[in-house]
Amino acid sequence: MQKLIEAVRGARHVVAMTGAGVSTLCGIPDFRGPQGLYKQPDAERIFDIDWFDRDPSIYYRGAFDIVYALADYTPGPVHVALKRLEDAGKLDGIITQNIDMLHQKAGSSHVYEVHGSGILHHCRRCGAEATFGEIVAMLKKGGRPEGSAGVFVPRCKCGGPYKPDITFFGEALPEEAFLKAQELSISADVMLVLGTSLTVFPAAGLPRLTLQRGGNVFVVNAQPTPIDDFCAGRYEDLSEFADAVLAAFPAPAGEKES
Ligand code: CNA
Repeated sequence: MQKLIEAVRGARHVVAMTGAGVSTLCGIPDFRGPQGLYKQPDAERIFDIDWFDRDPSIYYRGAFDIVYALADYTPGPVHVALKRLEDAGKLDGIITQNIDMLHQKAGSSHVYEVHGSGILHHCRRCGAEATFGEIVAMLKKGGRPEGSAGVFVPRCKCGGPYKPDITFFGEALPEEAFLKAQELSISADVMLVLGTSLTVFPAAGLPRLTLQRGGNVFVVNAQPTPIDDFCAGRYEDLSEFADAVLAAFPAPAGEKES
């Protein structure tokens, strides 16, 4: 880890790219890790726009305990370490594929959600907007999904189903966030790739932009990734990464952290 820390210290532009792995330390399961959601049958249908338009109950059944429980989770060590790097003036921004809003909860201010989040929902028929809190309230009234008939789908006044602003398979990425992510990747002399299998494109292609411009990429992920052979450092343990960052960049004396 010392090599990674020295690279961050010496860099002018550092960017972090995070995936579901940084949040497994908070208790949120990832997709492709050993306990991941994709071990369940039909899991790939949950976040697929064609399936949503055919039958939104597939999403609401599958996401009930994932997306709508997110308000209960608190940031973990990697979220805290990245906030520390930002405070130390050593992080230009965080590109996240996560939809859990935990970087913002940790206090990081430059977060680019390239797969969106559920903070807002929109009606698929008329475009009306609803907040995460409004959808959670509707779901509470509707009750837990039980059996094949018991799936409640939150609907707008017009009758259309609400869909979260999470990017589903088959949808385009949020343009503004992705453009900013590309910009950060191009200008980074160090990119930290944290807790992602780097399998979902186009986001998974971002570290290659850094490499193409001569920047160094460090990967911290339990499983192999497609860019392992090209990186300046490869580590498996995200807790070790967080500890190393927190030790190397101590909080200013007297400052309280969440
Ligand atoms: P992924 O494909 O599930 O990969 C996660 C990676 O993290 C795996 O390769 C794991 O080996 C690794 N990992 C998990 N825990 C640890 C750990 N403690 N230490 C080291 N490595 C670990 O997830 P990606 O983010 O690559 O895939 C992109 C999808 C997943 C995005 O569209 C996300 O929206 C989606 N997702 C997000 C969340 C969330 O917001 N927390 C949760 C699950 C899935």
